[in-house]
Amino acid sequence: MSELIIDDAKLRPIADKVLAGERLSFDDGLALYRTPDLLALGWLANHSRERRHGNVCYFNVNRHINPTNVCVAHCKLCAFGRDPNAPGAYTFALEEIWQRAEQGVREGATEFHLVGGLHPDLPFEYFLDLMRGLKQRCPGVHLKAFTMVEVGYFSRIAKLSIRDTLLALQAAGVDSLPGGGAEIFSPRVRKVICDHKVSGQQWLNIARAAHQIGLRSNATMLYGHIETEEERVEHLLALRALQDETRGFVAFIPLAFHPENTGLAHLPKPTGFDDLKAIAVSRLLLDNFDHIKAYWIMLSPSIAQIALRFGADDLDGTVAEEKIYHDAGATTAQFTPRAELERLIRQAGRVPVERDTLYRPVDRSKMPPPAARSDATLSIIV
Ligand code: V47
Repeated sequence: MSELIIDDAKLRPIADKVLAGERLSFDDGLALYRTPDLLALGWLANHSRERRHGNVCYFNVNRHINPTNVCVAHCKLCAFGRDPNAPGAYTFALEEIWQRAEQGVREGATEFHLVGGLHPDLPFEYFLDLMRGLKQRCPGVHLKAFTMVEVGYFSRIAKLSIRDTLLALQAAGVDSLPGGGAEIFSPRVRKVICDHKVSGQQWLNIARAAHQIGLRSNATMLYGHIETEEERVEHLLALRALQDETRGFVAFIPLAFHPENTGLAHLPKPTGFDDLKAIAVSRLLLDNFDHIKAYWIMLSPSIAQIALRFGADDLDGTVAEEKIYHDAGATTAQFTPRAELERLIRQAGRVPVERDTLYRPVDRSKMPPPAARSDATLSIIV
């Protein structure tokens, strides 16, 4: 590893802590966000990353499925949600989702990532049936489904406790929960960007309840809108505290805000500097999270690749049919073939390892060769 050169003297005591493997404080987190010394910050994050993962970089072969974009929440941050009769509103028929999922299996998917809008009329049973049907038809595929926000909504419409809602989802086939909907836990920020969603505290309580019944989950932070550096550090430290308690989080994904077509379209996009800092600071503050994802869809493949030397150890997946960022103006592809992910990883000097959702290596030699990707998109509206 190259030598650490520190230009910002404020980073020196933090570097000593990182090198000694000591936990960083709130003030350390703030200093990391505030430093212009991106290279020293990146060096430290890379040090932590290599201590944990050496030269390996993970990716997976997955498919995103968004059953509906109809949503009652009307979050200012979101360009995906629609009113029921608005142009572009859709809800897919279960049979069509199942067929598309089976195509995903033929193409080698080991994970389905399912999230959607908070639909005013679809009953909880629709989502349970969706899971049962997927498990029956695609038994080998990991179902990473429904954010804490959706779980909170299901519990309301089904009049069940959070725990019973999670138990019903688990019994229907949900294997783990994605990390979305966390945004920024600060009530001040949530009031503006996602007023009708569960509160930050409720998000954490639902994650805790999921972990308590054996459902692992991811966690995210949406940055680059109206949040302060203090609010980012508070968010990360709340996640770190819950992880100390449950050890249920698998990976953390910093999500760069895309303003286009949202209620916050006047805001500038986060810069490459912001993106690399977000990755590096999360690696350093979240000392009890194994995996930090550089989600290429939102970062762009170029920044995601550089992030592999700023603390990230995972590029996420092939994805296929991403909608949430693309409705918000993302210009990245909606799909990247595994060969391209492997090329990006190798070029960054890392060794690509295909993983499943829980980061076990996937051995393709024991599986049928994946079929070529079909470009057909879901079409049946119910
Ligand atoms: O919950 C919504 C965010 C999330 C916008 O768990 C926006 O493995 C930016 O959570 N600009 C969905 N972000 C994505 C997500 C995710 C992605 C990849 C992997 C995993 C995982 C989770 O995207 C939402 C919200 O926080 N979002 N709108 C927007 N305009």
